Amino acid sequence: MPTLIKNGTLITASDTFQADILIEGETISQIGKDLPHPSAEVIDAAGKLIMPGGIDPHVHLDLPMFGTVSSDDHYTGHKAAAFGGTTTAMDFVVQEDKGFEYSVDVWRKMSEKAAIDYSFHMNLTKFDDKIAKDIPNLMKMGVQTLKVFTAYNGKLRLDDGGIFKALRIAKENGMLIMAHCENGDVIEPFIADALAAGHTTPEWHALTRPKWGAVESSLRMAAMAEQADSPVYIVHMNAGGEVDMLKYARERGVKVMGETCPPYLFFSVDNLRQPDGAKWICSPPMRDKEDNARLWKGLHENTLQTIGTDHCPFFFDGTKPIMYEGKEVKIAGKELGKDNFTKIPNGLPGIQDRLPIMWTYGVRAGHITANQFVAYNCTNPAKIFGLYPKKGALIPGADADIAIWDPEKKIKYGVAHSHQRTDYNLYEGWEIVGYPEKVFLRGKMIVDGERWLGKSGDGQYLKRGIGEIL
Ligand code: DUC
Ligand code: ZN
Ligand code: ZN
Repeated sequence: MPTLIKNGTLITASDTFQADILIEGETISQIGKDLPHPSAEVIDAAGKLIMPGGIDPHVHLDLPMFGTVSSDDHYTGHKAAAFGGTTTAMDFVVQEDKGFEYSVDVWRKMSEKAAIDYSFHMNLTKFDDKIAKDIPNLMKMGVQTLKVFTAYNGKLRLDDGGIFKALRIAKENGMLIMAHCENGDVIEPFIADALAAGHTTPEWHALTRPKWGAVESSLRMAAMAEQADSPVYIVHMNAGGEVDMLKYARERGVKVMGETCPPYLFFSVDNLRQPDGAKWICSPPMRDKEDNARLWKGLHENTLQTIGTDHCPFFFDGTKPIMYEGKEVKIAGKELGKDNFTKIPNGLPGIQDRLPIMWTYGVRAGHITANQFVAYNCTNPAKIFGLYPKKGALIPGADADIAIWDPEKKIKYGVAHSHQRTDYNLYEGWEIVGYPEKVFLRGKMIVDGERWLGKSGDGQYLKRGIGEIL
């Protein structure tokens, strides 16, 4: 039966207007005033906001790390995403020695339990002539993006020569390089010095990964992209200076795009100094208050292009079980590094939190407009990653991935409210005003208030095409 969402206020990346939306099958068939509804199921959305389902361009589900694994899998992470209004997530495939096809297959199998639509980026952490020749084949698998690292020496890092070659290959094949920008050559001796001096607490995670490394690495990445005549997308921008570099390069026509993640807008190294500081450990680390402010300005002024989560949750205390869907779950987590910050699994929960937190503390607080909210969280990721206008758009023909928001809904947010499979929430006790009330995935309602109507296997793999450079 068709569904007619009546009387809502639609918010897109560019406009806000009142209209009805008719959903037929999996797609939006009509948008207009007073649409007739002879046989449709009608949802009255008077007083509600209608937005495209969120697109999270950066998540790590089922990611093995430090002898444990990120605590959300491709079902639980997706369920949490849906409750927060997100209907598409992009995960990063670990590059195995057996080649790209094998690596993508491993992730395809883990994703069979997907509950929202999803696609993949490929981590490019090893590089030689054979691998170089294999990169274009990723396009046939629907993987249009590769992530490179300028840190994690001897592990994930490629040298600048490898990154430059990868940028050229990407350019020739309509692909996009994503970059994790820190300076591994600086970080390694800082860590060695800290441990030798007996500094083992979480704050040293931040102190050994200085922001200048992120700043110069971001500019280096932009400069290499310019010389390779290729676009580049810098993930999880965290330091204010990185936004300055992004602005500098973009003003000179360099095709560099930047993503930030909510925790970098709200938290600082001070959080790592708390007794539960391990909760904030991720890489790159939390910076300073002035960095929070510069990132907000970068969003306000459209210097940045997207907001992702880098969702990579771990338990704070993985020795104690939590209940998830009626079952006890216990997964080793941050306690692994209680005596040594280098052993704390890196990563934060956030896939459900992103949209509600950014609505209350971004839009309502006046940092960004409602249209920018949709651009950063939905439309721009769809465009950059080759999913637009199937995803990220409220237009006829687009997938009916829709979140109906109650702008007045007040919540005291926190772990009790979250479906993220971990024992803590970064925004514990924060007041939220405005929350997704009903969420549709390709025309099917998967969230109705507190009720979960989705299921494992509902999510489809999205083969991505060539994206846009924003
Ligand atoms: N950073 C993290 O903290 N975790 C996963 C990957 C990453 O880049
Ligand atoms: Zn990264
Ligand atoms: Zn990441």
